[in-house]
Amino acid sequence: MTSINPHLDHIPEVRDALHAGRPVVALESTIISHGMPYPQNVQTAREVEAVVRAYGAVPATIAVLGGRIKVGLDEDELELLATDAGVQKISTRDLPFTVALGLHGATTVATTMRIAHLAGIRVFATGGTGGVHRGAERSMDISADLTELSRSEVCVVSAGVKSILDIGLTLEYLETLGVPVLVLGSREFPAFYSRESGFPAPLTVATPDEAARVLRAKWGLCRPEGSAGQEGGVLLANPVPSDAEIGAAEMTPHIERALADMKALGIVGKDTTPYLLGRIVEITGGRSLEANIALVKHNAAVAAQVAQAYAGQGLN
Ligand code: PSU
Ligand code: MN
Repeated sequence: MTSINPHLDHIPEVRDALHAGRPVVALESTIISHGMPYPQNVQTAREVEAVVRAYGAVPATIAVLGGRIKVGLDEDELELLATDAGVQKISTRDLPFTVALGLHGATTVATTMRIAHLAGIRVFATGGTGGVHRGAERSMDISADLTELSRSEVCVVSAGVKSILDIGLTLEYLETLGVPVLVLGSREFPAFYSRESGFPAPLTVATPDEAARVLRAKWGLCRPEGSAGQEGGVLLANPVPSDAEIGAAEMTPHIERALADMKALGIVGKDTTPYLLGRIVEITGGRSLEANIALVKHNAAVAAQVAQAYAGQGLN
């Protein structure tokens, strides 16, 4: 299925794969422009695309450039996202403005999900998903990633939710929104840098194939005539590989310190996640960046396998 949306530009490789029903994996761009320092950001973006290919799927990194919604990026475009200070972090609400004014935007998980859905891409790999921030009962800071998971029919493969967030409230909120939360190969919900969070997995799947069967059941369920089945997405949490993880006990004081620094600086809103990720890289002397890179690649491998299994299980 290819999109005829006039704002979308597919690179030919992605367009052909979608047209032929071959597996495609969407990738986000906020992680490139606001999630990692240069040059690791662009190196990781390239490596993640290579992992998707190695596991038999076509990568489609998504961003907005000069107001055009790009589904698939070339080398120069990846470099621009990694280096240009004018690239804004754009959430779903920012998309019309960025398109209308011809600006550059790096897409968050929420915005990438929305665009993947428009383009007909069902599986998407990222690092960690946004969630309910600590203190959200006062700040009301709840990532639009959660809202979008209840809307767009896309499976997001992430290493769970960062422990800079309130993981318990995030899981409650996902339940309220009706979003299936699957954990691959573990009975515990993972916490991004750490394999353990102290919260049980809402649901566990043993293999990427099992995850793909859940997707097919969800989107084929209760399908009234002419509709697309049960609405919304699926969160597939994939714990960070053991050799790259930073254990929860070790991570907790680092996170507390980064949160205290953020409070002292008065940083709020959309700047919180980029600030905290960067500060934690400093505090851990670069180890958190290594964990982040390893987990994104691992998620890309799993996403490619889910996309393949899904593509092999019937028509979209
Ligand atoms: N995962 C990473 N690095 C990131 C992000 C996720 O490993 O930078 C980004 C994603 O784009 C996600 C965003 O959507 O952080 C969450 O931002 P916020 O909390 O403002 O919704
Ligand atoms: Mn927020």
